[in-house]
Amino acid sequence: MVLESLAGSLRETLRRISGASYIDKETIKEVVKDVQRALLKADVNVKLVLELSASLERRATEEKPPAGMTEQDYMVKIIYEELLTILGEDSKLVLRDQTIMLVGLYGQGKTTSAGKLAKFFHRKGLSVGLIAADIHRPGAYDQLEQLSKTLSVPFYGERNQKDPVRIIKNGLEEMKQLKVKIVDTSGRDSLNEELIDEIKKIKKAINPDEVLLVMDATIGQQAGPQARTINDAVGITGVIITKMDGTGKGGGALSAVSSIHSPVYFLGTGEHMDDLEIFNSKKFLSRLLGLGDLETLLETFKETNITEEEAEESMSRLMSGKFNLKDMYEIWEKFAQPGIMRKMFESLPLTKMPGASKINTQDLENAQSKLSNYRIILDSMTFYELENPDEINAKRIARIAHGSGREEADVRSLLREFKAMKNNMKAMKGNRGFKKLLKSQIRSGNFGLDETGGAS
Ligand SMILES: Nc1nc2c(ncn2[C@@H]2O[C@H](COP(=O)(O)OP(=O)(O)O)[C@@H](O)[C@H]2O)c(=O)[nH]1
Ligand SMILES: [Mg+2]
Repeated sequence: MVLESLAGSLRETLRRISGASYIDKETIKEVVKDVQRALLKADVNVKLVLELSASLERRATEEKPPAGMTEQDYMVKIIYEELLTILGEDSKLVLRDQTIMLVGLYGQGKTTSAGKLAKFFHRKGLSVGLIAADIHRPGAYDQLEQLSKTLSVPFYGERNQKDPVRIIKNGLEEMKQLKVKIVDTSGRDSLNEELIDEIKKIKKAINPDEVLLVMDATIGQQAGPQARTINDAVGITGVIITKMDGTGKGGGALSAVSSIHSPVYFLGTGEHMDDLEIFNSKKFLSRLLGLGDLETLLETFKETNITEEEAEESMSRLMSGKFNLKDMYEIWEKFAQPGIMRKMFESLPLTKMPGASKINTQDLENAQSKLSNYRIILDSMTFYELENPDEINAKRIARIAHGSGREEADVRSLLREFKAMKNNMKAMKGNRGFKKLLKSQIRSGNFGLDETGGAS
């Protein structure tokens, strides 16, 4: 997996911090050096590393942990926050009518990603078409046509046309009734003027809603200059980092993203059409650092702030029979604030229905570690698996377990609990009192933990 060695050395550093009896200037210096070394080894851009380590050192020296937090935990928190600045603000590709243009060099994964995106939108219920405008690679037309057949989505191309703008304009016209049009463009072996001219012309002629840079995670230091040149030419609105399943160091691509200030929308995690993950920087970083626990720790410092509508929407989804792992995941994400989900998880399934007895501290701790484990497991699932839990067979379970560093038994237990939760939800569907109770408890963050009556 990309960034594996970075993850290893950063985790080592974090272990050192938690093992330290106190954090003095010496320790801070060592930790900063550790982080620097780890990032440089992963191909993160030198300038970025220096900025980050300066800020890390300054904060660790000047800032004091809030009451109730140890110096060690606070140091970890600062590292987490500083690393997060590399990844930038999260932003999602919006589900709407749009034209998406993919750009990038040869072999980065443009055509494959075009197919994956088509599948993504198709599954979200938006009609989508693929336009082949790579006029340079002999096999490009066939490759995209083949993908579109596999995915059963419309395809447009003109085999002998040498002007990509003509192809795209004709394609957009032919696909005008479709909501999402995805345009695959040519790459080159390396960045040159011809390529820049070509994508500039296309951008100008079709004025796409999104220009997505497709970049391979194995790309090194040249990633930054490439991304900047392309960004200057056509204005990149988002990035897809591919081949995250490979052995690249990853730091080059991340530095590039940081330098153009564009959000990463997706990660490509394999050659198949399902191997696409929505990128979430916090999740990504926690996974990298192996920080299930830190998240919980940080969560206790945040305020609950869930609106009536959000609670309502989550409830309807919880209680609809269509509930899938992705919904469960999204709900966990949304409610992964002051331990709400931890409590919710413990209070809902099976035994913990309204009126069930109060939960003790041990139960809670178990629930907490179970939840963070489950999130790590869910992180290792593909879109397809999250949306189709029933399709998760033994082979997939083995892969998910391997990818998340968890046991197969843990994956199976998550799937079992998911099924139980889904069934319970369905069973409780008509019960308005229960629904009201659930909603108010989600909003107050007070899940089954009130002093008066346990889970009810
Ligand atoms: N392992 C892996 N391979 C990928 C991924 N994305 C693309 N590829 C492979 O990379 C190669 C180049 O991809 P392609 O889409 O043709 O790149 P393009 O030249 O930019 O259009 C193909 O063999 C793809 O199967 C990914 O996320 N993971
Ligand atoms: Mg291609």
